[in-house]
Amino acid sequence: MKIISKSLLAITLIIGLSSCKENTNSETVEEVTTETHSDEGHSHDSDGNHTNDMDGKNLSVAMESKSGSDVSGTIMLKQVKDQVIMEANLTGLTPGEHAIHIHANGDCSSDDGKSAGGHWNPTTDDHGKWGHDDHHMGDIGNLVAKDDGVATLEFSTDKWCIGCDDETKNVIGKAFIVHASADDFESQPSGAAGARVACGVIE
Ligand SMILES: [Cu+2]
Ligand SMILES: [Zn+2]
Repeated sequence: MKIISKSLLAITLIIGLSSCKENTNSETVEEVTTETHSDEGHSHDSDGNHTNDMDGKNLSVAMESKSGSDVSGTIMLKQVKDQVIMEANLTGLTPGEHAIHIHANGDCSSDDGKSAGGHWNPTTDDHGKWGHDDHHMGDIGNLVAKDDGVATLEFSTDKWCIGCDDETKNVIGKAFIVHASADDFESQPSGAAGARVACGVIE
């Protein structure tokens, strides 16, 4: 009787120990998986804090007149953590609404700005309004020029980045275009916004 209870105790201990060991192992595997996974364009510093490789990057895009317009100005871009903040300051516009987009080619060499190609559309969506179901990544929208021809627009998004490895987000190598007319957010492929009155390469 004594022998049986001793063996039972031994078996119980062995089962107990091995199940403990299994638990420890699976916990270790989970930890390793979590450590290996990291978001694109992000890293963890030695203290484990969330950091962004592009954080603080900023650049200024000089807008040059196109299609015989008098439009000029500057568009600033700044990466703040996961957000890219855009600030456009333009002069020489006709009063009213003007479409502003990012176009696919960083090329403003032609007089009509058409060298910049179509709207930047890395996700192959239809043209539309930012924040709604379908829109190009370059569909910023409209800015409004006052009677003096001055227009400013602030815009920010976490769908862009400045110089990261994700080509569906990276704005470098594209071009800003400002149009003669407003974007109707419906007409394909580019919102029927008319001539290109200013162009600037994002570089
Ligand atoms: Cu455009
Ligand atoms: Zn578009």
